[in-house]
Amino acid sequence: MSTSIATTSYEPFTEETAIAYIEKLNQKLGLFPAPSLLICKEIGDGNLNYVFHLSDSLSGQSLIIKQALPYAKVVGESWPLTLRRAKIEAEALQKAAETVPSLVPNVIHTDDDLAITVMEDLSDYTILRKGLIDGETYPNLGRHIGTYLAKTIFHSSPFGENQQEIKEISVRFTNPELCKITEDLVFTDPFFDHDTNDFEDHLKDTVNELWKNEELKLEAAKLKYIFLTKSEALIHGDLHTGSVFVTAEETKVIDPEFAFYGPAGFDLGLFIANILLNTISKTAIDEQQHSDLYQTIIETVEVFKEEYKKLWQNHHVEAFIQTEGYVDYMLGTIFEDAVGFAGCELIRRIIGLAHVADIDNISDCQKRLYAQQNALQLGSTFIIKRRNIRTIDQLIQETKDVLK
Ligand code: SR1
Ligand code: MG
Repeated sequence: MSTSIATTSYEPFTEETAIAYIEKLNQKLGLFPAPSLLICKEIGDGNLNYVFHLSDSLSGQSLIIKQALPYAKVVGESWPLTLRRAKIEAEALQKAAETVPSLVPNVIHTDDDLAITVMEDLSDYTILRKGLIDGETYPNLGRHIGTYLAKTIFHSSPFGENQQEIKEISVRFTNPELCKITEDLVFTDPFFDHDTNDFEDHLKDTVNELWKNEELKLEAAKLKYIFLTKSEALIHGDLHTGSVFVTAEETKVIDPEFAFYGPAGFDLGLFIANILLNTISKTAIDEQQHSDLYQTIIETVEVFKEEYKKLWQNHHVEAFIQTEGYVDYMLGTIFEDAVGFAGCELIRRIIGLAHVADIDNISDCQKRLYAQQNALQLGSTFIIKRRNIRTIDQLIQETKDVLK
């Protein structure tokens, strides 16, 4: 719920001011039983925001405050960033809760002036990237993410939502500054000799070859154009494995601050790429194929398609919905775009500004180089061959061919 308590203008919280804020909010909302004794710790390890963990040492209850900073934390104050992203994130979580309530954290309170969202504490969960690096397995993950993608995408698209209302909703989710980050860091800079790039010296020759590959650049340009122009559905916008919390049984998708009306295949592509980055790292470390992660990818795509088709059959917002071949056409273009986006994500995580621990933490230099080269090769393959990669089995086969 969005509740306003008397606040002044924006200032970044400290652990002390976060406690003071919640004590005041507690008087209004009764968040913790009286008496309470709050303790707070800043635990954010992401690129952009503060995350405060607040717990009541008397009742043991806890919550999270996420606060946007007016700049990108990963770079510093030289990279200013809109605070409005906090509102977009909270509203995207609330929108997702309408269709997949069990797959997102519960939003308790928002404050636009302070750019904060108070939400359910997921401290019992692990960030998926960390869990995968530690070798954990998540049997429900593919089903959960496939369901999340089908429901959030379908219900915000012109097939599942009133077509006039979409035009109003998409204005609320106009997110130019965060989209620009993706346009630059995912779709542009890694394909040029740009100063935001960050890659190891041992990759210089490989990267130079990639920059000279005109076929690859033309296809990357087309994918960037799709990202810039295709407003199909309300997407998460940054669905990598750091944006997913997991336990052995449960899954929660977090951090939709990049949400906007964009291409329906983008979230699927990013998720597949980040699972593959983990597979690539494991293959480099112990030279084995990791079929359980392939299974997660297969299940994600299969459940996504099944759920999307079910929703399609039961909704009648669009006159052409029963037309033979239409749903398969839509799913085909979503998958083709997803494969291309996955390729861009694989490449940017090696050449670009924002890396992933799955690869960077490989301590053996030769193995790390092998993983980095595999990611670049697989990314290029996905981008160039995406129109011929029509099924998830073909995508897995392409991956195995590169990693063998
Ligand atoms: C400056 S932000 C760098 C990256 O972190 C976010 O999670 C997005 O993936 C962005 O590209
Ligand atoms: Mg994030």
